[in-house]
Amino acid sequence: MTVKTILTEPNKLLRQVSLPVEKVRNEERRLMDDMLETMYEAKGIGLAAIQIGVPKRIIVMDISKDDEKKPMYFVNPIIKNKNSDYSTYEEGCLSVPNQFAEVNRPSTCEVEYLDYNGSKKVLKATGLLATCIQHEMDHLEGILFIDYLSKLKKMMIVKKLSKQKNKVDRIVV
Ligand code: GNR
Ligand code: NI
Repeated sequence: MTVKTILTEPNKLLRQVSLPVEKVRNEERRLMDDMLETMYEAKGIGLAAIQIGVPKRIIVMDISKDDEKKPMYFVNPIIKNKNSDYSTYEEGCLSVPNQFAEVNRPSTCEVEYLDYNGSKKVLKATGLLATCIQHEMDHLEGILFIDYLSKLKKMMIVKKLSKQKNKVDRIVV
């Protein structure tokens, strides 16, 4: 397993629409292992493959609070049912470092997907799980949580991130 570099906004790859996986093979499982290790290292609760530059419809998550790891794997996820009731969560994103904002999303949803072994599964998600799955599925469409904010809020965040990137580049050079 390898810790990969997480892409951060602004980056064109993060806006790419990811492609369905034909079959869950060893190559995909290796990718999921790397994604999980990258996510744990970055102290995130979810990660989409495109965040490490791979445009495949694959998500890993672990929302467990205790020390015990409870990894979840989603290949080709499809949302079947979204609640018409919305809930608000303060969201962050490993690709939008150190920026947080409240986002409204359907409070529950049902997801159909393939698991680590390629078996078809259905999951009813509520609470943080529902929020996180929808946040990750947005990544598969090239959407970031800042896209839901006002133009002004979004502009301020992107500007900050661009400045941070320049700073890091200057230190490295
Ligand atoms: O680590 C993460 N925390 C989080 C908190 C609230 C709503 C969504 C998330 S996902 C995020 C990791 C990430 O960027 N996944 O794409
Ligand atoms: Ni994210």
